[in-house]
Amino acid sequence: MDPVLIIALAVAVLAVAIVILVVVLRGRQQPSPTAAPATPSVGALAERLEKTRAALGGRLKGLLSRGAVDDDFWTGLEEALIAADLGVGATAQVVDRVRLASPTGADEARSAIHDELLAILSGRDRDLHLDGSPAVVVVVGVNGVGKTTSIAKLAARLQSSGSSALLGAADTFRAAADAQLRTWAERVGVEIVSGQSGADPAAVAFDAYQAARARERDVVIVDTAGRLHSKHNLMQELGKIVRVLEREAGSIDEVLLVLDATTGQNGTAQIKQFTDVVGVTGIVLTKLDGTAKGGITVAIEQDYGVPVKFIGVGEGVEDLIPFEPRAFVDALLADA
Ligand SMILES: Nc1nc2c(ncn2[C@@H]2O[C@H](COP(=O)(O)OP(=O)(O)OP(=O)(O)O)[C@@H](O)[C@H]2O)c(=O)[nH]1
Ligand SMILES: [Mg+2]
Repeated sequence: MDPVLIIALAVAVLAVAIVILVVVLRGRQQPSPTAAPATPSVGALAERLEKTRAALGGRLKGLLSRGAVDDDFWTGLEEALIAADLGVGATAQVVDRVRLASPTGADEARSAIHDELLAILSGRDRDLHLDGSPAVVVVVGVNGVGKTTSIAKLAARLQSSGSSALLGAADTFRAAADAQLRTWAERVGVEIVSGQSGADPAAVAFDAYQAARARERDVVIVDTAGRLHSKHNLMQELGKIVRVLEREAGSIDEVLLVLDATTGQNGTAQIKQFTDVVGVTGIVLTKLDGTAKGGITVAIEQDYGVPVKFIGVGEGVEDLIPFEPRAFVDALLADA
């Protein structure tokens, strides 16, 4: 073979190899985009809402399979909705409106129930508004509802969508609270600012805000002590945390009230008690995987008008998902 041709071939092979090497190295240097924790499909969500689905969907299926839309149907529908903890107001509204739709058979009745549940949940602003720099999110709620774990899940969600978060451990009331948040922070790879046990929680919130600002983090999420709404001092203390953050940041972007769905209707009184002290912007409804009372979601929005922004459907870090009414209602009625 012509030596010139051999050299030309070798040069061409070398050039191709260099191009491939450059492309591979560049690919490595790019921070690999981490996918945001996926929002489950209706099927997966239905699985998580298994208890409510079995209770409500199962009852409705029994009713609808009779085929007749008669007095027994209306009584049964009311009972099924009340049993799922929709509350008196939302139950009455759904029953009245389904009646007005005058369904003649099971399919029409099912679709009217679906539409009326969805109507109660529609038209609310469920976005997290994180406008400040850093944006300030304060998480409040009574003992054991899932504040700390929801914060970790939310931080993981924010980080994986490209926002940097910093956690403030302003629960200085319970001895192990700081360690719990720290463990989660390490697990999801997010920074944390905490204070001594018994320190002034408002001072910790202040430090966390300042650290987030100095380090140019996008969001600071402040964990607070689980307080019994009846404990006056703790509620006052919460008011102080909020005032300090408002003073520093100008305004608080989100105050998320965490409610435990397993407490059903008993838990909704907390909404008023907390909104009297702090301006709640959204609800995080946890433990929906562990209850047949998932209808509480509808009761909250019907009775209090505060949007449910996230739902907790398990203990894993990916188990906090943005609340999507249509997927939720589809999942609830998956069996009906
Ligand atoms: N099954 C299930 N468990 C959850 C969910 N969210 C939280 N939990 C569990 O609820 C328990 C209490 O959660 P925490 O995050 O410690 O609650 P907290 O509100 O911070 O509690 P205090 O700080 O003591 O007031 C933990 O065992 C969590 O794993 C959820 O969506 N589903
Ligand atoms: Mg906690």
